[in-house]
Amino acid sequence: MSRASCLFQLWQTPPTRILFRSSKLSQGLYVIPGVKFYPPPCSCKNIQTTSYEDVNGKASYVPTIKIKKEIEEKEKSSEKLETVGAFQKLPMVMPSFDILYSALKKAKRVSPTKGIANIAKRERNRSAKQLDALMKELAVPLRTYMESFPKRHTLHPYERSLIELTLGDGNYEEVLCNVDSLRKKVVSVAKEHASLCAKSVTKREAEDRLVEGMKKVEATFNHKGKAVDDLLNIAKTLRAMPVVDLETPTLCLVGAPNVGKSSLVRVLSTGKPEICNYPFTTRGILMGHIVSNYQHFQVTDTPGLLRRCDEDRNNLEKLTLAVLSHLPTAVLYVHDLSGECGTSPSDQFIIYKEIKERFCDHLWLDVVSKCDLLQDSPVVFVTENADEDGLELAKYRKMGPDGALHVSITDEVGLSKLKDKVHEMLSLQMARIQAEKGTQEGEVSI
Ligand SMILES: Nc1nc2c(ncn2[C@@H]2O[C@H](COP(=O)(O)OP(=O)(O)OP(=O)(O)O)[C@@H](O)[C@H]2O)c(=O)[nH]1
Ligand SMILES: [Mg+2]
Repeated sequence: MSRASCLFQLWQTPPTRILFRSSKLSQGLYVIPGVKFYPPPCSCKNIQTTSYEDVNGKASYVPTIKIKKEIEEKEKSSEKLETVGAFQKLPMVMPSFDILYSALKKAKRVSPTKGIANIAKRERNRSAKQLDALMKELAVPLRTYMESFPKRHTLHPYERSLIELTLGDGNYEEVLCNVDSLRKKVVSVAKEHASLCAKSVTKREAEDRLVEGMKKVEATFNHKGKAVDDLLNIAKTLRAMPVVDLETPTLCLVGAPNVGKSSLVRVLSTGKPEICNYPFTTRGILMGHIVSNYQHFQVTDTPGLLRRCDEDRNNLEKLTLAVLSHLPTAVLYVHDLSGECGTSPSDQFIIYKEIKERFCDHLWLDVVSKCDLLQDSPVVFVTENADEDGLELAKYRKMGPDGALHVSITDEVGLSKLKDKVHEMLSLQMARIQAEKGTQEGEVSI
């Protein structure tokens, strides 16, 4: 049996059976531990989509359009600029099937206005009211989603980049737009049929028009209901993004792919990123935490950067650049001069120079990784010609950048010195953050 026909049957099912099916359907299906269940599917009190009218003093029912200017105004005023953390405030989205199921169940319970003695009038009042209720039960959650999902331009630039790089350019807006057009379509189809019901002459006619109207609304919802499920997936993806606190000093591990960034994150913090001997093992931004001397710091692991221009970079590399561009991080730049990682030292040198120049305002620490693998003579790839090296590159091949720490996770070399240096740098970062906060508060009080 198709979902549509199954739901339509529900509409026609006696109440006792509905209760039984309802409890079965809701048996812990979408309960996430520690997370609030969906907002009640619909408390329709504050959005009145149609209104009841006395026609010629008689208790008849005619749906009329009530323009909701106040809601639009409210929408505009709520468009204020966010700090990071908007994804954690996203509402829980109900699957489209559940919204429809619950709406049909609630609409069926709506009874006619009391005191209508004429059977035909009573029936057309009931049918129009039930269609109106169905419309509201479907439209209100969709409108709530539209209002609760932030507009991209109100987000922090970092979260804006995350939306673009993880969902694809324009997809977020497209899905929200589809949800809104679904809402509009449901409202218009339901209104059209409620109006037909209200014009029925006989009881039988009102009943038939109600059944037909229900079928049409349900079919309309089913046709484009995928938009709601897409929105649900978007909410899930965004909510799962690592939470960054802008006021906590953050260390960002940067370097070419496979140089040992994630291995260092594991040693330095609570973060447990995957470690493998191939490039782009890390495929997103991962967070870890360091607690040292009662101070709390954050660590982000990032995907590796290749030697190429920005237009050719993949979304993983762009994520790394987004972190460096939009978050106040201190950089731990990792160099692998052993040849193990697959990116030649000369390419790593070029990437390094570019990134260092671009983000020169960040606090910075260089680390040469895998020093257990380093030989006396520097590694030269077949693609490289060491004779053409300038002085700077020749030096880099041997020791890495000036002042770089040499570490090995395998041999546990240099790790405690690295931890001390990281702590020192993050304490400086803390001082910077506090100084900036002080300046901003000063500006506000002026
Ligand atoms: N010999 C040796 N191998 C190391 C050391 N540190 C890391 N490795 C190995 O280097 C490989 C890559 O390590 P990862 O930590 O995944 O490197 P990554 O930079 O995070 O890689 P991507 O996420 O793909 O960019 C793994 O096989 C590690 O076991 C080290 O100090 N010595
Ligand atoms: Mg990694």
